[in-house]
Amino acid sequence: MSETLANLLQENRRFEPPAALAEAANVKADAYTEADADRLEFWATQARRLDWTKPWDRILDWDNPPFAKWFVGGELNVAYNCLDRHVAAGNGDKVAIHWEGEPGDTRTLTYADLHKLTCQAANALTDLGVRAGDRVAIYLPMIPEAAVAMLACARIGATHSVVFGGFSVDALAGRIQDASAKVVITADGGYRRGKPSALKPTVDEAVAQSPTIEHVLVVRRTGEDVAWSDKDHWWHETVETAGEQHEAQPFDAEHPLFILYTSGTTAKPKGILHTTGGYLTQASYTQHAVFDLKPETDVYWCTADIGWVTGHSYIVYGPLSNGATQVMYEGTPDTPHKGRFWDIVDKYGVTILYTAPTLIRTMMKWGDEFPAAANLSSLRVLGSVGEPINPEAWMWYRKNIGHDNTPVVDTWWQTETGAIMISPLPGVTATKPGSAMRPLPGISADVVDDEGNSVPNGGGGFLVLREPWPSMLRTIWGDDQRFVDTYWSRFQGMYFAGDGAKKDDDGDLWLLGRVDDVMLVSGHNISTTEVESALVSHPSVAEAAVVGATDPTTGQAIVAFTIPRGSVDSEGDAGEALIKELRDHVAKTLGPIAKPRQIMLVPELPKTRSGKIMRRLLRDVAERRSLGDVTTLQDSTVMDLISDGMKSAK
Ligand code: 6R9
Repeated sequence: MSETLANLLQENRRFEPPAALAEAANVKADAYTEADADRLEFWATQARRLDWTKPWDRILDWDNPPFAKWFVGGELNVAYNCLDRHVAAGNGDKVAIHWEGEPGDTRTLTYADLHKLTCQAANALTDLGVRAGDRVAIYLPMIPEAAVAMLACARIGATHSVVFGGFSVDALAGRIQDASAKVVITADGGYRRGKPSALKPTVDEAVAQSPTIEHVLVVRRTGEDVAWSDKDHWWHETVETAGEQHEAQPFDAEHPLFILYTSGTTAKPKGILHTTGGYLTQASYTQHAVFDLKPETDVYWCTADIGWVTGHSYIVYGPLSNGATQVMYEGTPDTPHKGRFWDIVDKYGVTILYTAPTLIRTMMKWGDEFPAAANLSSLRVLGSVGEPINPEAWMWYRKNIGHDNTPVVDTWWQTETGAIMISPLPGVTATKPGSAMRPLPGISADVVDDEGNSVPNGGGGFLVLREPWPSMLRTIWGDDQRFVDTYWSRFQGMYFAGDGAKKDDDGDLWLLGRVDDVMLVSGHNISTTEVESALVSHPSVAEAAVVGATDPTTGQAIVAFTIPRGSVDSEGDAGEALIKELRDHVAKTLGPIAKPRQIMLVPELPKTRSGKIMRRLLRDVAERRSLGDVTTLQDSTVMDLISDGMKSAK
């Protein structure tokens, strides 16, 4: 990229933290000063929030970059830190998980319950021959057993590889084979959109292609019939009958904790490897700092799936290491009705909510009446993750969910970073709608130009991380060279995240999406994020996805796929008038260069299971090509709807 990224959108709104929250916040402004004074000592202090059986000799070994070792020589057990120490401190009766099944069934698990189940699962896995260092694949719906399975692996030093319950046979088999997993933990199925959705048949086919699998452990959730082989064991006959005593063994700080695959742009998914001490330190500290979590009084809810890194760090390891009480929900947000999320917040008195922009925009589309019907007054901190959050979606979230006085923390991070890297602190930062603001204490993020030079305030370029951080990925499983090539070769001595960003005049950071998505229109770099935000700032628009399509005159031309808000008439002439209005609106907001060549009104957008818009597929539609790989799509019928609309458009 020869020029800097566009720097078009202006945002002047500011929101100070509520005084009472700032006063009582877990982390105050001095954390930045402390970390600036001695970054490594700052992280050592955060590591001491955990229980170590053996202290480390050295905080960071960066003698062989980019291969980092944190807390060298230290030993700890992750499951002990998430469970045993809370029980030992007298908090065994405290609720760890308020679980809500999609059909409305519920379970309440205390820390003592979770501890007992995890010990039983650890014993059962040991009986099945699983040893420290072995890999275990987990393919489960959002049920408490998913957390138990992960913690049981951590307890015995087995490395887990969680695969999204929505992924196909090929995706599951590929991940099992890449990691040579020995055991799969799954369920007969789970509930989605009001119906049982089977998992076991997918596992059966994947296991048939995966000779390393010796055993399959099956949780009974839906009670539907399943095929059975001699490798299969029911969870309730194996785990729930196993011994309840299990002594957690300490593991080295650099012992592999989990592998999580990211799809990326190339065919073969990358197995991102995270280890023990540094990962837990940063997951635990960021949970405490970014969400201001008070384990005695808060009820926390992260709506992510456990198959996504957000589920790993902010449903399992972050909340549980802090002794939090949390809500876990199995199903979809519109089952049985579009107010389901808000009923859950109301019912459990949720105080901290962490969700994704895609969900916020979907809720905007459905209409304000759904959140208005529930009592959301318990909420005090709102979080966002997964994509850039458009300023209007941020405002809607704050106003309609956060009763106009709740801080919104937009958290930037990746599977690779393991934990949150850039985010406001809710008791410190005066936030700007749509900005992730500053790197957290102890994190050194920057925006650089093509040559790797730091850009001045007001400039745009590539987001990089200059110093190693505790929860950084250690490598790509089985492929050190690919790790070096993918992340550490674009800029000398820096980690390149693949995202574009800009610094505003105050030096605050605005994430602009993947650099692969940046458009080049008549020689100008324009970010898809900014055009999308301009569209979403129009009152008739709920959600928009923008792509650059090849154009004979401008090189690339902007094509926008736009979902109108629920109440908007977008049929026939009204639709044509709206399209004209939206093109003019973008030109007025961002400048004529950003005016879309074409705007399509569509009912849905193609998204991955974690809610990210798949612009690659929209590019295929915009350039009238046949569609590329659609296997990671959440709902494959969406593309038919969009392609049909495209054919009928002029
Ligand atoms: C946690 C997670 C990582 C990519 C990342 C970026 C995008 C995540 C964001 C954000 C803007 C935010 N992303 N959070 N972009 N603002 N607050 O999502 O991990 O699934 O690996 O995705 O998601 O593009 O590079 P992962």
